Amino acid sequence: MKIEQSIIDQHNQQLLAKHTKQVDFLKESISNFEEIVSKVQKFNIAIPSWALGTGGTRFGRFSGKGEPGNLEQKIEDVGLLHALNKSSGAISLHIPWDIPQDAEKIKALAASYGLAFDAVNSNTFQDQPNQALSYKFGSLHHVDPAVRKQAVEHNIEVIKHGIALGSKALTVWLADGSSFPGQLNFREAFQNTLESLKEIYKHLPSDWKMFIEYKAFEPNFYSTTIADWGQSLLLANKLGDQAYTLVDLGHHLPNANIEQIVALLLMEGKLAGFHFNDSKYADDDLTAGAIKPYQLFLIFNELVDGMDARGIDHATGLGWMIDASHNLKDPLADLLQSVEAIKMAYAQALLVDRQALKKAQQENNVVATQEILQDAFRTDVRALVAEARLREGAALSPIKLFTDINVRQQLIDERGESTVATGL
Ligand code: LRH
Ligand code: MN
Ligand code: MN
Repeated sequence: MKIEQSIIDQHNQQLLAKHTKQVDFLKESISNFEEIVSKVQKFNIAIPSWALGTGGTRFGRFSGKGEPGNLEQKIEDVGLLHALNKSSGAISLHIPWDIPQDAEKIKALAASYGLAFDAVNSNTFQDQPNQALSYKFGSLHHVDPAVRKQAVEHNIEVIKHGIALGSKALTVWLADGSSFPGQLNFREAFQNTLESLKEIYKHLPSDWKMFIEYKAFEPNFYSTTIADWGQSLLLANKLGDQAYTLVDLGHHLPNANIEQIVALLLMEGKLAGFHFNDSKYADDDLTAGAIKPYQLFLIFNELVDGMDARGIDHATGLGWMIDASHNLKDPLADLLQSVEAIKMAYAQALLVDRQALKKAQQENNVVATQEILQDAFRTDVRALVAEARLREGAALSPIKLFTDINVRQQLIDERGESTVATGL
C-alpha cells in the first residue's frame, strides 16, 4: 500500500488550527525557531529491515499480523513510515536475513518510496543452512583460521551487496566471546579479530566506512571480544581512517555514561553513529526515549556541541539508525514513536544556550549549568518537530494518521494474518 498525499493533506487540515497556535506560542520564546526547524527537517533516521516484524525473546514470540514476508514488503513498510514522517528515508539490511536477489530492481523499488540504503550489516552470529563451518565458538576471533576465513568472506560478500545497492558502510557486530573463564585466550582472540577485520577492511571501497559495533555481553555471558568502546576504538585506530566505533545505546553495562563516551569518540573523529533504542536492564531494544529521555537528550547535547566544534554536518556526518525489537507494540507504530523521540531530543539539544553554558562552566556555576540544560530539555518541542514534518509534506501526527486510516488492517488485508518477518 501507499499513502496518498491527499490523505496526509486532509489529516493536516484537521489539525492545522491547533497546531498553528502552538507554533505561534513557541516562536515567541525561541528566537532561532526557523533555524532549528530547518535542521530538524533535514534530520533522518534509518530503519533496520529486521525491526519490521514482531520480535520475541528466548521464552517465546507472540506473532503480529500482516508482517512483511519479504524484502520488497519491508521496503514498502519503510516507505509507509517515510510517507508519514518524512524522517525515515533509508533502510539498513541485515545479510543474509535480507538478500537482495536483483539489486537494480530492489534499488528502484526503494527509490520509488524515496528511500536509500543505509549501512549493510553482516551476520556471523548464526549458522545458516548449508554453511560449511559453525560459528558456535565465534567467527572473526575463532581459534580455527578456516572459520575466520569463512567469516571474512561473508563480510566481503556483504560489501558487494552493499555496493550494488548504493550503501556506504559495513556494520560489523560480533557475538564472539566466551561463556566461561579459561575458555578463551583474550589476547589471541583480539589479535585474530584484528587480523580478520584487516582482511575485510582491504575490500572496503574508498568512499566507504567500517562501523565496529561493541556490546558488553550477550549471547556470551563471561566475555565479549569487542565488549566496549575502548576495544572497538582500539580496533578502529589500528585499522585506519575508514574504521569507526558504532554506539548501540543498549550495549553498555548498567549506568554507563553514554554521553561521555559519545563526546570523546566524536572528539577523536572516530564516532560512526548510532543504533538507537532504550533499555531499563540490558539490550532491551525498547522504543527510543521510552525509559530514559533525559539520557537521549544529553547524548544529543554532546552530539550537537561536538559536531559543531568539528564542522560535521548534523544530517549526513554520522550514521543515524534505530535498532529495536517490538514484542508488544505494532512495529510500525513503535518505529514512528522512536523517530519522534529522537527528533525531539535533537531539537531540544539545538535549544541549549551554548554560550551561557560555556560561561557557567567556566565559572563552575553548577546550578546554572543544570538550569540551562533542563530549560532546553523541559521545553515542549512537539509542535516544532511537527512543523518540520508539515514543511516536508508529512503528517502533523504520524501516529494518529497511522491509527485513523488503520494501516495495519490494510496490510493484513493485503498480506494475510500469518506472515512472519525475519529479524530479532
Ligand atoms: C546486537 C545488535 C546488532 C545486530 C542486531 C540484530 O545486539 O544490536 O546490531 O546486528 O542487534
Ligand atoms: Mn545494534
Ligand atoms: Mn543489540
